[in-house]
Amino acid sequence: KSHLSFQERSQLANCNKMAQKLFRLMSEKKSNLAVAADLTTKAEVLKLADAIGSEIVVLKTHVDIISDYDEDFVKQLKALSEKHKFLIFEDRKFADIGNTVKYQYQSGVYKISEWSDMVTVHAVAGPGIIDSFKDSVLQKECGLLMLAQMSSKGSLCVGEYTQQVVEMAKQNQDCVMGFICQERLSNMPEHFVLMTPGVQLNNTADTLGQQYNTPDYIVQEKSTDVIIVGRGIYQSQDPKSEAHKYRTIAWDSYEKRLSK
Ligand code: UP6
Repeated sequence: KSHLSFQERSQLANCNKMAQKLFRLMSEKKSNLAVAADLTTKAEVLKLADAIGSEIVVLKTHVDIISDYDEDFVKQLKALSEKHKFLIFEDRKFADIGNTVKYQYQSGVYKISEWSDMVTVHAVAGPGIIDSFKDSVLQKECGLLMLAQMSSKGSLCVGEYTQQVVEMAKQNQDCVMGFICQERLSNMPEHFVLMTPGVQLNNTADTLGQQYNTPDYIVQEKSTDVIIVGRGIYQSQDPKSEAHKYRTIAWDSYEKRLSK
């Protein structure tokens, strides 16, 4: 378990600017909530971001599901991220060989490298994938989040694979800011940020393999840092008040963990 505060961990994270930035933002804003804005039009994502922006530290996107995506969307999202002080996380889950990933990150329709503060990377292709981000990531101060575990049923990111992901991240601390995982493992150094999807209060699963835990269980028992909530918030009647509820539970759980 981690009993160090986000403030203390921001100092340990001086090897990675984006990890440091996120730890600081969490302490300042007193929030460890990220929202997965999995909506399929620009207007819906922007409306959600404006409604919940003050409650969150990170807005997670899947820009390739937005039917009317354009550069204006990015401009508006950036403006909201400055207005409400949150970071933007494109959950692209890169997984190809380094050379291909480089183009997927910098080029194409989305030009992710130009606007995203952090992106997800699978380790399945080996460490070359991290090298392909190096120049761009260091220059633009973007952080990589390695997928160490997944929330879905039957995931193959387990056991020895997970251990090797952690080792690969340790070898690349300047690029890798943290992990997508379901628990803090003993070999995960404190300067990494641990982010956990598959969090909801009202459901334990969906029909396509997603599995949910509650925010307090994740933060207190599993000792990860940031909860990522999608449908639990954006499908609720009142996303703003629901986001506030998740934010309060997750932050209280973090404070309880510290005081134990
Ligand atoms: N996500 C997971 N599990 C993982 C990694 N990523 O659910 O192991 C992402 C999904 C989705 C969000 O791509 O954007 O987190 C979860 O959304 P939900 O809360 O609506 O299930």
